[in-house]
This record gives sequence, C-alpha cells and structure tokens, in this order.
Amino acid sequence: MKILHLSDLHLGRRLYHHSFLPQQEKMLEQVVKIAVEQSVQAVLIAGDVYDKNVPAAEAVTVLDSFLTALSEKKIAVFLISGNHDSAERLQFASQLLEHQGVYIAGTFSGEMQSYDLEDEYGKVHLCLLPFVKQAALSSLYPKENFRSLSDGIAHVIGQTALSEKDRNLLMYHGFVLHDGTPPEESDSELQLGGTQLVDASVFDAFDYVALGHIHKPQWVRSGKMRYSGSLMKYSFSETLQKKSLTLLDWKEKDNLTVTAIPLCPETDMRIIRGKLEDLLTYAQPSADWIRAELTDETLVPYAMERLRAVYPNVLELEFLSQSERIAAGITEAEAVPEKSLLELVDSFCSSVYQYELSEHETAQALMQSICKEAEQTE
Ligand SMILES: [Mn+2]
Repeated sequence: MKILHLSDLHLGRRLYHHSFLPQQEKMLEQVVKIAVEQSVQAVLIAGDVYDKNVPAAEAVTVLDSFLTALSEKKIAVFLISGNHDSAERLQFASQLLEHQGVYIAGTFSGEMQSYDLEDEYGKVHLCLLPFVKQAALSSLYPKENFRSLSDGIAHVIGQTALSEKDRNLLMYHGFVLHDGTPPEESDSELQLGGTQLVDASVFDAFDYVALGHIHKPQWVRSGKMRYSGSLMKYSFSETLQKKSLTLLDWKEKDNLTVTAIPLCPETDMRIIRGKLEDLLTYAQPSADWIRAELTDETLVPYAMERLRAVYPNVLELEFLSQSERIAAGITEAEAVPEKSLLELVDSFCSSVYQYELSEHETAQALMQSICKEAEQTE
C-alpha cells in the first residue's frame, strides 16, 4: 500500500504584504499529481492545514479544491488539526465528508479516531491524534494525574486497541523528542523545556508515526517516525531546506520503504548578501522571495527601491555591518553601567553613524555639557 505523508500546509500564510496562496495552490496541484502517479491509497496531512485559526476565505477555497481533486481520484485523505488550526472549524462537516473519503480529526474527544485501510497484505490501522495540550487531556481524564503531556498521550494510546498483526500507523501534530533532544528548527510558539514535549518512546506501539509541526523534513526515529516538513519554505530561516513529500510503500508489517519526493516550487525563497552595487551588477531578475543582507558600511539611500527593480519580491532588507555592531553592543550590555553617558553617546555615534565623536572637539564639548546636565537632573 502506498501512502503519502505531508504536513504544515499553512494555507493562507502571509509574510509582510505578500501572500503565498498562489504558490500554495500550485504546490497542492503537484501533490495531487504525485499522489495519482504513485497510485497512493491515502494522503495524510499531519496538521497546520491553515496558517490562522480563522483562515482567509481564499485559503478555504484552495483547501476545498485540493480535497475535491483527491476525492475525485478516489484517494482517501486524512487530516488532523495543528496548533495553527482551529480544531472546531476544521471539524466542520467532518461526518458528511467521510462519505467522500475525507477523514478529519479536528477536535480531540479523548479517544483517537481510527480507521482501517486494506490491501493484499492485510490492514493498515490508522490512528489520528491532533495537536493537544496537557491541560486539555487533564480535563478529559479528570481522575488521572498527568505529570506531563507524554504521560497524557501514553494514557490515550493505552486506551487504544491495537492488534500486533496489523500495520499500525499514527498521525500526530506536535513536538517529539528523540532521546531527550528536540527536533531541529523548532516552532517558537511551543515552549522548549516546557510541558508540550512528547517523548518518542510513547509511540513505541506504532510501526510508523507520521508527524507534523516541524518544517524541516527529518527523522525522529529512522524508518519509523518522521516529520515530512512543510509544503514550502515559509520563513527566511528555511531557505536552505529542501522540501519534500514522504512516500510510504508498505508491504508486510516489517517491510516498509520510505522515500522523500522533492517538491519543486516555481518561486524560491532565498537570501542574497553583498554590497548593493555588486548585487545589482550581478543580479539575474527573479520573482523569488528575497531577503537582502547588505554589507555596505554606510546606509545606501533607496536600497530597497533599487533592489526591487531587479527583485520585485524583496521582503526583507538589512544592512549587515550595522546590525553586527548593534549585536556586539547587546553582548556588552553588562558593561553599560560602568560607562559614562558621554562614553555611551560616543559609542552609539560610532556604531550607528560611523562617526567618531571624540575627533570633533566642538561637538564633544557640546555633548559634555549636555550630558553633565542630564546626569544632574536624573
Ligand atoms: Mn505547528
């Protein structure tokens, strides 16, 4: 049986003024194409379907088209809610949609929704566990005293009937620790070291765990537990990642082959770095989403406008040398109380304006008297 695992669609995501939706729509067309080419029986979407819990109308339309396209091809779709989704809104019409082969676990009732897929090798028993917090589990099981989210999830899994003969698959959205180590590139919305981390051993009863939440594709346990990663790059911290879909080809229970199928966006997200004149001289016009890190030592007027003539989608611009000086200033914060106000003004001028105050005696004298006055009135 072939199953396609993806996650973190974040439909409707915007960065500054820019909407990713037109590209998201094209990426989902690629997903449908791959699902058909590979003759998959099911597509799993491991949460963060939308970017906002009240998604934009256009984002809802894009998901609608995607689900309809898969349903028309007789490919079953399983969705769970992530921390970005509204569980209740995602749950809407879920019982009706089951008739069309679309299975949604939005809100969590305390027991996992589970489904059986069949082929010549027997059953794939699929359990759905949407994003859930420890507090929610505690109120669902008031008699239990969960000390952690891991505890609560272990209890939920303990309530679930699993047959050892079947191929058991779990889909979950959240943070899973591998030997106590958090996955690479964590979503800042969940506190590391807090209660929202789950130990991988909680999922030992499953043969494969399809995870969502982390945007970089990666294994938590090789061959068994995987983050498929996001549909496309969603921030400049992801520029070096290669996005992919995870394809399961599952024969006997212990014969699972997992491959990553690369996703190819028309528009890339990348960082360019250098002096403005050099960047403009060697630039190839491109619609990519760009973060420009300029190494010019002084501020260059109209840098954004000039870059946008070549790169219409420059979303971020930073003068790197300046930021480095400011960053260095931050690390010296402890020394600040020992400096006089004049010294602080002096270092501020030299770090921000490349202007050595001490070389200008008139200015220095003026600043001295201003600072003296300021210190007396404190
Ligand atoms: Mn998430």
